[in-house]
Amino acid sequence: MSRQKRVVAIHDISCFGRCSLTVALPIISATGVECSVIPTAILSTHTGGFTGYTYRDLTEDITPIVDHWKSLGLKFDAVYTGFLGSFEQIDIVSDVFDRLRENDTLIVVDPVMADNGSLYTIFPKNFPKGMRRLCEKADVILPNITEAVLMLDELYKEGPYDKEYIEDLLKKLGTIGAKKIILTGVYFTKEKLGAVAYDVETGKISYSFRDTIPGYYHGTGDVFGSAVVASLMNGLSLSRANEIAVNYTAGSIQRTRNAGTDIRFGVDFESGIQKLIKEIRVREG
Ligand code: PXL
Repeated sequence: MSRQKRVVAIHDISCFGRCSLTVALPIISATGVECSVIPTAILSTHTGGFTGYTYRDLTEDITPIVDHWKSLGLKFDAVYTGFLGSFEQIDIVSDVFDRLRENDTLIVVDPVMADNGSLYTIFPKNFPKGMRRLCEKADVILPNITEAVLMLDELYKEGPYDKEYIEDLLKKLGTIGAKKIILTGVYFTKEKLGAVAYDVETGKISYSFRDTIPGYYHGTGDVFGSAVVASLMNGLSLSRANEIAVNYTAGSIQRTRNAGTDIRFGVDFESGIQKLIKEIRVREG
């Protein structure tokens, strides 16, 4: 038996609406990986489609939490960051990377800040520059196309995309610093949607697509990112992690659509967890 892996997930807690920590914690734990958390903020709901939500910023708590952990000598196999509560938190989380990074700690940054061509309205215009700085320090980054173009200071283009555009974007993302990239929200035709994994060092590019399901569902990026982290911590390759995460996310969206759930409530990732665990346990050939 190999030693159990330990991850710290650094995201907000949206108390209702299945995203960020309420997604990362169950998914990562269910796959046998210990999941500690640093909450960046507490909101009554996520910010997508709800109004009047509460918002408590936890910036001041981050460093003392890590100070205490350092005093306990705790070590982490991965640090996985998502939604950050403020611009100021970028530098604080960057410092957390320096303090928690051991030789083989995997730093995974999902630069959660934008989708469908626009920066989330709660973030200032310079947020993508800050997120780019955080991505420079990562081993793995998980941007969607909007986040990628914002960090590269390029104009957003509507899809469908072509291979040349996507692979040019991947090469440019490869200059930021992280050696492994998964770009999400990729489609070459309206019928298929997925993600592409790129290993900067080997040049290997692998696409994973599933049938497009109409509608915009919240929290899907976090379901995807958590499945990627869970797969990587279970020893799977980046391309296999991408395949598993695309499958799991598409299944979660499909169940939610079939049930007719309000799209703001997040997706039914729970009913697919057993299948996810099984897929992760199948050794790669
Ligand atoms: O799923 C990304 C996310 C996480 N946390 C909060 C959000 C969002 C996306 O809108 O608002 C608070």
